[in-house]
Amino acid sequence: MTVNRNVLTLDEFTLQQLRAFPRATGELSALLRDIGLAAKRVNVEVNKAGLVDILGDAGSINVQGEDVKKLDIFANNQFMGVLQHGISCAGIASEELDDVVIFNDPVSNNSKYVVLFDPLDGSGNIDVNVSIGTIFSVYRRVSEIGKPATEADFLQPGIKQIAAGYVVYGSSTMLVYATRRGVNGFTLDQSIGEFCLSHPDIKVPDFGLIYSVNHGHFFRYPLGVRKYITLCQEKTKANGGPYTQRYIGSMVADVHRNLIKGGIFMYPGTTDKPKGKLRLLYECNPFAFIVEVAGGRATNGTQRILEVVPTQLHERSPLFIGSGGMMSELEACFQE
Ligand code: AHM
Ligand code: MG
Repeated sequence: MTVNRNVLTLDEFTLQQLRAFPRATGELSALLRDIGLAAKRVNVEVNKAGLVDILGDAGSINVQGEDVKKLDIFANNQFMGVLQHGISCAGIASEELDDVVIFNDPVSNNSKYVVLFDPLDGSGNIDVNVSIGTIFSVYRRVSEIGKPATEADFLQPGIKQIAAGYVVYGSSTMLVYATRRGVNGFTLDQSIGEFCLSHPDIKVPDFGLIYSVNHGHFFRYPLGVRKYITLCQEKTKANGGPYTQRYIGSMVADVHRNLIKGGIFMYPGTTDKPKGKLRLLYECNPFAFIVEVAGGRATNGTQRILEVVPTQLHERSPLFIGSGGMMSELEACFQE
């Protein structure tokens, strides 16, 4: 058997996109390649996570005499490192860090983008071998090019995103990213160490059969959400069901599955945490952008996520996201 090697790699794909825009500078392509490189490094470490008892636990010294860092800190440093050493990014904000990091060197100050990321989302799942992910979001700076980036560059509404994506470290490792032109998925071919285009032009079906929510909080959800969950449970063949509940507790994997198969993912506010758990800038906005480009929708229950103007780097937001038809069903429950 000859392996098909006519598949575009991430680098080839981003370069091909560039050819369609003669005036493009290639900065975004370079940035995506940097992110792909960090993702490959993180993937190697995530794959060894089960070996920590042999190789040394986080905070200890491993058999090679090296400090073992917690995986989320490792991932944070990898993504920050490639972006700092690249030519396209003026600064970053990370779910792992309290404040933004402005690179402030001559090349970075002349770069037009800033990147926000959650380096290892769902990291509580590492110990039990469940998929985890990285989420990222790219904005064009609003501050003056040539000068250091400012916090205002990071506090833009999600609608201003230039690109957003995620990496899922799962049964295979995939990088999916969206620009306004479309959503494309790349699977890591371990044999050549490259992300290869495997899911071109992803579109989310208008209806699916999956709803994803943490059922344990049912009695603390707003009435409209409880009504919708009950509707999902009542679905029969006669009215478009039956729906299936699927909730990994790892947002990247949950939303990725629903994006491919069709479905709705919800992380509502609760009576004790009205804004829920997920972060607007690192989790809600990038996924809202990706899912909208793929033809779906995302709201916080009252407003389109991408139109929310953030006031704080780490603010939280309820999130309802997925197939357009299912989002309409949910909204009908809110209005009842
Ligand atoms: P994290 O950023 O601390 O990893 O938390 C985010 C994760 C999401 O991936 C997931 O959807 C959610 O937490 C699950 O939370 P819960 O256990 O409350 O359902
Ligand atoms: Mg997270």
